[in-house]
Amino acid sequence: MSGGRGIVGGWSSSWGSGGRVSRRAFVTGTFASALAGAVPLLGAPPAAAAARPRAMVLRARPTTVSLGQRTVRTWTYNDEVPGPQIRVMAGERVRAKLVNDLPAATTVHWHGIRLDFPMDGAPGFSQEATQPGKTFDYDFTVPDPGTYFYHSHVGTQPDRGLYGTLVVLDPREPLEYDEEFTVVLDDWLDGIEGTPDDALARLNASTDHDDTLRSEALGGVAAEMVHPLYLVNGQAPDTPMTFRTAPGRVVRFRVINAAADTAFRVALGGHRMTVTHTDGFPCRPVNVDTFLIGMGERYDFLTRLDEGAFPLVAVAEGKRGRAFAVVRTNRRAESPASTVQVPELTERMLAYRDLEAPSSFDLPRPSRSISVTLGMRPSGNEWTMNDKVAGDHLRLRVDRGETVRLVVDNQSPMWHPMHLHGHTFQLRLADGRGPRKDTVNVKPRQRLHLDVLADNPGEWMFHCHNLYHQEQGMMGSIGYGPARGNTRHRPQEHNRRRKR
Ligand SMILES: [Cu+2]
Repeated sequence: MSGGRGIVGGWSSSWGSGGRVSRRAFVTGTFASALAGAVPLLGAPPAAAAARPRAMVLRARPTTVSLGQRTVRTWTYNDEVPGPQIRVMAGERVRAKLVNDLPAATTVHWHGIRLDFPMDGAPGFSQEATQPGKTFDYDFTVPDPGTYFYHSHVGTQPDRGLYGTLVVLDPREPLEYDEEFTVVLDDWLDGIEGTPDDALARLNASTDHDDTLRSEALGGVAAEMVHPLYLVNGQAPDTPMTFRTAPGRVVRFRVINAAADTAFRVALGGHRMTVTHTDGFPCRPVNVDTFLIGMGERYDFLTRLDEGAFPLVAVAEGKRGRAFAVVRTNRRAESPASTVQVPELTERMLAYRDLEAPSSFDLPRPSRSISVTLGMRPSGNEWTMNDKVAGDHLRLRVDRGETVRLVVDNQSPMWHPMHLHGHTFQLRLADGRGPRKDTVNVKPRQRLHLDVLADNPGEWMFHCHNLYHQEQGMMGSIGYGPARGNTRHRPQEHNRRRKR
């Protein structure tokens, strides 16, 4: 197999003095077509890898970007949406210098990565946010292969352009495939309907929920708002992202939902998909026609491509609108319209009960349970965890080495994609099986069991990945050992320890 082997490691050694390096310079063989038109990539041949890679730079700053035919003013990393793709081998280091050229403090969170706590990019928890004009050096080892992303973790910044993808390759990749495409989905309003801060202010001023945004699959109200655009790799449907390859190839799609308030229903016209991973971790392969992906979730699937030009659609669940791209294996085939009907969208849909971690990924049985009840205050714009909200947030305690079961009981009227930092828990289904995940959708009146092996000390955020719910209070933490009287971590101490 050749998939995933073209560009590994050493990306950072090629980064530096000359500024932007064309990704094409590093693309060889079958990988070339996989990357054509794909997200920007930092890569270098393995031979160029240095033992101590130089840090890449993530420069956060305001800029103007084109999302298809529309040009908007927004905040980005390195003037691109999405930001540069980072690709490393499992076990390698990521070194990234955040340069904050924004008019606001910021951080970078490495979503799903089991990294050292001081590098988690969680403001007020693992570090103080980096002030304008300052820098922060992220330096960590990535232990687990898989599909991840990075994003700002400050305020509503993730609903701007401050995100990028992080692909961790497996040196012993067990899957057979020819190529891979990364598909990062997003909902977009910045620079079109004001800023995300304006959107949050509108939500805070209202106590109503838009009852028309409904989804049976999400158990009721699907979303808080309608974004004017939905994107694949930063491209709107009017100028769709095109993935080019040859017919007959087996392609691995890595699908990431970086949206703020949109679950997507994903399908590839004319094809079934074999889902192989969720949230970076493998699951027993399952064949489906479509899947629903919540904010912060990832799915990898394989498919053997027919000849033609096929719509890759991600319908904004419960809303009007879709993200759209084209998968093309024949140069002359007519492009599908962005509004094309895709029957797969209403056929066999992936369910969590289909997902099962291979037994080698099973976590130990928990020794105790902790209840986490999700709620909504009568105001309609405060979302709670055990009746607490950010500011005086829920602090759960675990001991290093134990496995605890989080019993997450959603008594609020909306679904929540709950995300735990620094760990990949096991969603334990009724029959004892279940996938490893770091983000799980909990529907109204649903109770899910998340088994967490406490093997990575820190005070880790556990929160809703609906950005607006997070900003309206749905943020807690899981910490190791007895609770400290006060609240905020001592990030200075962590930083000092880190800089030997
Ligand atoms: Cu939520």
